[in-house]
Amino acid sequence: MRRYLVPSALAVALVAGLAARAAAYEAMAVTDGGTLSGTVKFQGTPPPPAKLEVSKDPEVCGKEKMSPDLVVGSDGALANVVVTVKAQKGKKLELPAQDPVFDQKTCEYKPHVLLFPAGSTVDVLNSDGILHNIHTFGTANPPSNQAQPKFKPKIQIKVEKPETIPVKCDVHGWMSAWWVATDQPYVALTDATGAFKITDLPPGDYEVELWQEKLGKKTEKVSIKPKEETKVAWSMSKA
Ligand SMILES: [Cu+2]
Repeated sequence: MRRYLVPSALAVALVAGLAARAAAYEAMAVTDGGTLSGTVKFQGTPPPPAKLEVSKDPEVCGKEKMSPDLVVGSDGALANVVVTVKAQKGKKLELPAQDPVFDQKTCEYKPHVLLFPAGSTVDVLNSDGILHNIHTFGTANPPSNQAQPKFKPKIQIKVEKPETIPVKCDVHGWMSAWWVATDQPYVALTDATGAFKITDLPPGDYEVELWQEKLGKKTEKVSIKPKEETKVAWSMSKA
C-alpha cells in the first residue's frame, strides 16, 4: 500500500499546481478596451480627524500630526482607496520606467499609500536629515528593517511578490504607510478628490474590490463595454 502514497501525493500536488497556475493573471493584447472611472466617498458623517502625538524630534517633525489613516475631503471625498478590478487577463503589467519614490518628510511618509507593480524597486528617501528606521512588515516578501541616518539619503528595497505591506518607522511610532504591490495592472488609488481611473480594460463583467485601511474591503460590480467609459459613484462606510 505504502508505495501508492507517493504517486497520489504527487498527483495532488500537480493538480494543485495547475489550479494555481490557471488562476494567475494572463497578459494579452487589448485593442478595444474600455475605461472605468469614478469617485469613492465616505458615507455618513466622517469622524473628526484623529490627532497623533509627536514625541520626538519636534524641531523637524512639528508638534502635532493628523492621522493619515482616514482622509475625508470636502463632499466626503475619500482618498487612498485601493480600487482593484479583478481581471484575469488583459494588458501586460509593466514595471515603471522610474522607481516608485517613498519619502520621509517632516516625519511623515509621502505618499501614505504607495501603489506599484510587484517586481519594482522602491526608492526610500530621507528628506528630513534626521534618523528614521524604515520597517516593512511583509509576509510574502521578506521584511525589511533598516536605519536611515541623514548621511544615507536613499535606500532601495525590491518588492518581488504581490502583497499589501504595512510600513512603520521604529524611531517615530506615529509614522505609518502602506505599500501595495500588485500582480496585474488594473488597480488605482483614489486621489484627494476621491477620483480614480482605470483604462484599457478588456470588455466584460467584473468584480471590483475597494480597500481602505480603516474601512476594510467592499465589492462592487461593473460592466465594461468596448471603447466606452463606465462612470461610477461608490461609497464606503464604517463597518
Ligand atoms: Cu522616522
